[in-house]
Amino acid sequence: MQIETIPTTPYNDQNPGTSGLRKKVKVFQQPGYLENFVQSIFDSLGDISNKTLVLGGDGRYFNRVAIQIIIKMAAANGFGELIIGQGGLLSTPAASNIIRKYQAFGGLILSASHNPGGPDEDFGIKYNVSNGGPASETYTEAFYKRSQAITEYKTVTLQDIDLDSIGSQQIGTIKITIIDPVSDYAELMQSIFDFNLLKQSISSNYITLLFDAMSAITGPYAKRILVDILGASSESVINAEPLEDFGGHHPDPNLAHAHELAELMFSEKAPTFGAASDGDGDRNMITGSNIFVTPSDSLAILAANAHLIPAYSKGLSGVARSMPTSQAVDRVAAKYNIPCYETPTGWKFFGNLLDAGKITLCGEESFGTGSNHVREKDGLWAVLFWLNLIAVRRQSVVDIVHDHWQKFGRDIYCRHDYEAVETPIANSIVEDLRKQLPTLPGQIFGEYTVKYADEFCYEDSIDGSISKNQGIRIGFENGSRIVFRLSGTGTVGATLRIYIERFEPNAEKHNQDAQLALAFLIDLAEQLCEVKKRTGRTEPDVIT
Ligand code: G16
Repeated sequence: MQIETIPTTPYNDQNPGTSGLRKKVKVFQQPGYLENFVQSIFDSLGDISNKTLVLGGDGRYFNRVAIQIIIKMAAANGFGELIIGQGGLLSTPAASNIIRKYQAFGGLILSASHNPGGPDEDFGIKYNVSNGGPASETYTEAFYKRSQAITEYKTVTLQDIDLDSIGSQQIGTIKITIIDPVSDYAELMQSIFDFNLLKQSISSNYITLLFDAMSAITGPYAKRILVDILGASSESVINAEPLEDFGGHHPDPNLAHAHELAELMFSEKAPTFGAASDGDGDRNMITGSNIFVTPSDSLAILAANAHLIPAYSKGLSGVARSMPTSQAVDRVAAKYNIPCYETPTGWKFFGNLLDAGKITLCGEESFGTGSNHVREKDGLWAVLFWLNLIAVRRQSVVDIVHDHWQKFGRDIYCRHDYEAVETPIANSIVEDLRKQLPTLPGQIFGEYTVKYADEFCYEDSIDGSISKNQGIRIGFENGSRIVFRLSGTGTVGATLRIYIERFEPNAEKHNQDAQLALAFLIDLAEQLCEVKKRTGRTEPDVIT
């Protein structure tokens, strides 16, 4: 195995976003582009000699090519072992679990999450540290800095590795182990939930279910766990085969993209429970017969019912949500007298709180929920949590949600996304909002009086690090909020996200359509940011 040092020149756009580096496949296919970024990561990690690296991805186009490149670079850079998912596949939560279980030094996860795949679509790569969670900003800033100065990368001459045969082989100084991507994860799920109860509830048809894997990574996981272990019918998992282009769809679990599931769940033939996950298996969408559960409500409901799940029966140490997520979980935390933390968007911000034992559950409005079992959000975990809840409470999804609102009130919530906005326009929208902030407090708009208007800045209570400019918040005296921020995961132009919420304590008004109930605040958001006026658009691209 001959180590080669290849001269290279820096690319200036390798700044990781909310969750790793995401670009068009064609960008990653430029000579040395992937290699530069991977070498920049390796150069920033300190001593990596003889360490173990976990490697896998969501199976999208370019996954296998990238894995072969990374295997050679890892060997050249002195790693002692690579643990790779069979076929190059690992869901993001499964990768997090494997890093933790096998005490690896870290892992590289190849995914652009819910973004579409294929030769003209997106690819991505992120580094996770030894706790199994996404690298913190200190790391990602170091990767970016290194990528701007890089002059060479290391690789070895080596034939491509057979990614499809399980087993270990020693090649020169590196051991390469191909593992079943599902079994460790399935074992972990069995240690958290009451699988016997789930089996009974499914075999007796008390629970009927449909899971849409969206032609992405969760297909094999859902088939093994829901069908083979829990006994659901094989038709319960649709779009179960991971495809390089996700069948030409966005593997994004929302009502628009998981339309097959959505149509069934809002029909007379709806099963008890319906769910979908995304490209890399960390997101979840929860539905019941004739109801869609917003991710913010889902987090609050899981927190309020966690004691019913074997792994959380002793209660929660605390909970956390990202800043734009609704305040529904705050009400649960207040009632049960546990701490509730507000972090910036990005799962990486939960890692320190989880490691320090300050929180047990956390989640985000962007269809992410998780717990201290791994250090990533986890789509199938959320699905099993809901199934376990339905089985214990013997209630439908709609009854569980309505009971929750009855007890805690409803935080009516929606998010409007304007995608692929020209970057200068998006930046000017944010700049102009920023300028308005000092003038807003005290202003009255209809029945809403502005209580505060600021830009969210987060100080990590564990390591003291400070993250500025994490979204513009306008809060009202009655607890309602409008939040504006630019997405850190898009690959074309800029995506403006507008998050809107209003608390409704009156149970007689809980069954309202969110868009109608929030219409005044939606109009006010436009008045403040003028996104429609400045872009000439009439509607958001996506409403969730
Ligand atoms: C990633 C992050 C999440 C974040 C989401 C949306 O999820 O892990 O924490 O909420 O992006 O981020 P943004 O609003 O910046 O686009 P995923 O599922 O895309 O990896």
